[in-house]
Amino acid sequence: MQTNDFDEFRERTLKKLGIEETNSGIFAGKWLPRSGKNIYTSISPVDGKVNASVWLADRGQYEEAVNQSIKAFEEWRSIPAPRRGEIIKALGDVLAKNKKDLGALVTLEAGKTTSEGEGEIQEMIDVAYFASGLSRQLYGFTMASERPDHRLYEQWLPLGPIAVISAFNFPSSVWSWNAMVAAVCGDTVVWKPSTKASLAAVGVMKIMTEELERLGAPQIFSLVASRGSEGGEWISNDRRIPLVSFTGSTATGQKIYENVARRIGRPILELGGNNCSIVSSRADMNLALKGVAFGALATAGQRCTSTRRVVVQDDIYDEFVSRLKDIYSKVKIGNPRQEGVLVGPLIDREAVRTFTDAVREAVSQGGKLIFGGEEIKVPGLEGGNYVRPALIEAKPDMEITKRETFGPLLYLFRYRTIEEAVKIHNSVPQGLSSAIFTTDLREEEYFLSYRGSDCGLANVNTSTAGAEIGGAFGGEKETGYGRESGSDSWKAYMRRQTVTINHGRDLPLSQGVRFDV
Ligand code: UN1
Repeated sequence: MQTNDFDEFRERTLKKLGIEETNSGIFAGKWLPRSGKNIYTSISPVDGKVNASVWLADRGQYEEAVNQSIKAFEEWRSIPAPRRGEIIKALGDVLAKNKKDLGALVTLEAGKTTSEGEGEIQEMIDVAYFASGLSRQLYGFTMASERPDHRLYEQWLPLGPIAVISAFNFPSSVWSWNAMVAAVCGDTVVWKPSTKASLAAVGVMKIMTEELERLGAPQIFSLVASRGSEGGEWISNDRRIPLVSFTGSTATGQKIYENVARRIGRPILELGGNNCSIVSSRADMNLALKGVAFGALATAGQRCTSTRRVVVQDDIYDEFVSRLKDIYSKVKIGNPRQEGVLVGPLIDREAVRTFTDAVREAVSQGGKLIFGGEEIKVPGLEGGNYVRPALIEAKPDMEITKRETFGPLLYLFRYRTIEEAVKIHNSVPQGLSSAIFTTDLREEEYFLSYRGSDCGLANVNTSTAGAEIGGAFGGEKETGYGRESGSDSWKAYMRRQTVTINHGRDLPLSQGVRFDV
């Protein structure tokens, strides 16, 4: 595909979604006019050209968005949860109708391949339908009271207007993991997208707000596109927002956490990952190769769940590495719209620099670069941010291997015993996703036992990346706190109330305490 085709694709996509040259990035029951001086220009990582601009919120507009969210909360929480679920189901339906166009917008702004861009929207649809089903299952337990004629149970109540601060790499789906579930719980949501993905957020919000309007439902979602540090500060210090769900770097997450903790708010934090796959000599090698390649290369290594380290058993190490190198040399890098391309661009120039710097640093720390690691120019897309994915033979004690580099950089280690493999696996400060490739039951069970993977997500014979929405998503250690999306993650978005009802004529006290007046 030529650049001209990409220009044409850009024009068509933006037009279909009603995106103009400059757009409001603030929705507070309605799209707010420009007032602050801040404007963000969305540059496509695919070709380095301008997609469109988004004007950003100033403090006053932030206030408007939060106030609107509080007002909408008062109405929304009084609607029965199953009815809220029907509305969320309709949002899933409208996302399904717009899947191609929204996926294309993700390609434009984040550089994802067509399949991954549409996959991201599918993730939103999945979680909307999941949340809709959940709306009839917000169960509380009933406990046996120790006192006669007493009933003891717990109920779950809406929490309030919550905030979601999302990252550029999943510009819309991570918002939906939080927003759809929070909405059936009766909450409203203030969304601060990554500045780098403000346009995708505008595209999604246009569709969401139009559908809510059509349904006559309250505008439960607000948008406050803003400069990262500014918006993050406003939200994390705002006592009116009981829960802040943040996805991004560990460094920023720490600041958000501190601010939220100072006011005893609730955090959900999805921070850095440094995910590892163990490949045993008893693995199905073809499957392991595919799993590791997908984990390391998909989204150009820009997922929290990307595979960044692989530990291979000694006796198959050479064969595995040589075959992986072969896959790397054949993988197509370039225009993410083009059929057969699996690796698109990095998000911006800074990401390219971080990647090439990390490769250099790894080598200076004793790593052996055996493939890639350099910036490349894709013909016709010279303004894009492309790199050749790197394979680096490393030692687990190299400091750089303990850090997350957000790009396609894979460290290779050797191991002899499963104990040694797990030790290397767990030797980093992060704890999001993990994988083992083996057909040996004992190794697999070791990996899944308390002695095994220390991560929030553990995979057997599949990649560290590509989690389904039905499971609870989140990590341990520096990766963060809490879970979102599936399973019982909904509980984080509600407040639990333990209820004791005395329906007798006496006042028996718990623990047998006597207090006769
Ligand atoms: C992220 O990178 O922030 O598991 C989320 C995955 C995707 C989500 C990643 N479903 O790779």
